[in-house]
Amino acid sequence: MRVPLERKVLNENDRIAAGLRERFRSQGTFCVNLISSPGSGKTSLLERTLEGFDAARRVAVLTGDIQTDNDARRLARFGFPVRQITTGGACHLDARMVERALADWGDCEFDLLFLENVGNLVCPTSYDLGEDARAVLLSVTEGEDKPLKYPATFHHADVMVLNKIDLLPYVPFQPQVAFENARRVQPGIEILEVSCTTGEGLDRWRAWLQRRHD
Ligand SMILES: Nc1nc2c(ncn2[C@@H]2O[C@H](COP(=O)(O)OP(=O)(O)O)[C@@H](O)[C@H]2O)c(=O)[nH]1
Ligand SMILES: [Mg+2]
Repeated sequence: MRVPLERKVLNENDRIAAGLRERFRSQGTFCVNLISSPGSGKTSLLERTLEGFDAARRVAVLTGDIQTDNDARRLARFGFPVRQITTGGACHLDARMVERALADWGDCEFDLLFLENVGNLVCPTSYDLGEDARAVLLSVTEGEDKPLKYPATFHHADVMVLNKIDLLPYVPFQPQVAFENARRVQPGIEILEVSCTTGEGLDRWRAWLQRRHD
């Protein structure tokens, strides 16, 4: 019974996601879904991204976690609208959670909307959130083999952001091997190398956002 039920849940999700995508399109919102293991640096990347934006920019963040509003509090410091979605156990965001959280903002229209998914490389992949682009983060402490172990997540991503490159001198991580693995599961994937700690590479991340947005 598990498979038919799962299919029904995903069909329902796809229906709501299609509505979200239409809403984003009509409002001119560029929506990015950020996926990674816990601790790869999704919130850090958003902190560095928000701090670089002009205060007048219409940017918002929905951040998902199983428990706590820690990430929303970290991100609210930059003055842009931020909502925490606490899933209470679910290992991913789904389209209905995004729809409900957006309803709290009423008719607000955003130029850019970030969705920080719940940290893991498995469940978020199956749930379309109506996003325009998916970014998967991998940090240099996680091993080069993760694209091969979680191929669906990397296959469905538009960009892989390799984070924590400031730690490369201290860990036996070979970026080229990770890049080859990512390209094996998604030949067209874009790859960016960044450090949210030193700021290295963040200009390329910002340029990617700008380019995809336009
Ligand atoms: N050395 C280093 N640490 C980082 C970097 N980015 C994030 N971190 C640290 O990694 C930890 C997890 O980051 P966080 O943004 O909470 O990850 P999330 O769980 O994916 O949202 C925090 O202690 C961050 O300070 C980085 O580029 N370099
Ligand atoms: Mg986080």
